[in-house]
Amino acid sequence: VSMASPFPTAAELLVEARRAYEQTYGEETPRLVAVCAPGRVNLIGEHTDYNQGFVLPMALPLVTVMVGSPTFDQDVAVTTLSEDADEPRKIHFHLPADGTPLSPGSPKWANYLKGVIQHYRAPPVPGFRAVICSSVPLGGGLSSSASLEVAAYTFLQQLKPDDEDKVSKAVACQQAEHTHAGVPCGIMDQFVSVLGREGQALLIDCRSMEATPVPLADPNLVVLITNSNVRHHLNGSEYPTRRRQCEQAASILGKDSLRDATMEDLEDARDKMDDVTFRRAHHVIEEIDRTVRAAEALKKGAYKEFGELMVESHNSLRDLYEVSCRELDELVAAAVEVEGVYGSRMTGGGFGGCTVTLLQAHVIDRTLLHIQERYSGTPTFYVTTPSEGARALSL
Ligand code: GAF
Repeated sequence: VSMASPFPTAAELLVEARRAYEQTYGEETPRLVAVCAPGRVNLIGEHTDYNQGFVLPMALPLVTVMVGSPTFDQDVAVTTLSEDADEPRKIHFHLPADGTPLSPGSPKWANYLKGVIQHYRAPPVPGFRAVICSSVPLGGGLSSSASLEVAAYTFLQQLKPDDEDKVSKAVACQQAEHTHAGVPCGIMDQFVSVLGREGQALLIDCRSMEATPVPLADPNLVVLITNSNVRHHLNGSEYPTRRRQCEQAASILGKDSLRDATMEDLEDARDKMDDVTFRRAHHVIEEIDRTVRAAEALKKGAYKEFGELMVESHNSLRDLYEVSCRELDELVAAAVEVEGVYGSRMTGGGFGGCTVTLLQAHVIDRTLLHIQERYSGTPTFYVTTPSEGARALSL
């Protein structure tokens, strides 16, 4: 009897979405198609993707499902079953006939959809109606937005196939996030949502866009996600600011990106940059190296070493990159107090959201209890395994 949150499978979400579809649009459903795309958790390699570095995420069994059919006109009608904010759950719009951009607007969730339509590699897309539902917690740092983008792209592929490879698909979804959600994100989230594999984490080289699978299916090991259930809405400028600071540091060092810089390069240039820029670069340069070492450790089954690197990563994100917060620090501190826990760290962009913890399977209950006892807020736990990337679902 675990305190971990149960979550519906893709098949269960599909039943729910299909029922809603029939209620909304009628039972007459020619050419009905269904797809899903996962959220992700990043094991290590944070804020390295937009520095052309390495990341080590895995796709989650938490997914966004989209079910619907083409309408053979220029209309798009979509309903979401997500209980988010005060936004309307339905959107209806016309596809511009002449390639005029679909501008972002309200509700916000529909912007991901519009962005994906805009960047779809086999334009023009046909009209359609659809229902979306998801088990990825919204705004929790598990890439609910990437899972929505990738689900929408995969849905469009069922209506009108493109001839592109999977990396181009991930890049198109990343562009959707840039232009329609205004977040200048890296490639990690969309990449792993498209290319994730069951039983494996992916070591992604964000420069070459090559991914090396790292097996992660040891039954004695648990990947625990703890949602702090806080989201600090700073002013939304923290992420772009970090990105700019990294670019500035690279340019001072005379490099294309921080991927090409060493700590020695950085030390030599200490006088040429302010302290904040120095610390940002310090984190990124070491984190890229840590991620490669962590992937090696995981391959060898050296979990203790992996866990230590996780904690180093967290401390660096807290002290040098300054994207953690009190709640995430508390969760990590509590987790690593438990005997049998290998390591723990914040995961994703930061300022709230989730931590990821690697532990021995037999201490899971003790760990959940201890975290719950020590955390000042109310956590939500997910016990997860590396899962398959985006896919069509059979009806
Ligand atoms: C967010 C971004 F979307 C990713 O691209 C990545 O930069 C991450 O923050 C930090 O590692 O999830």
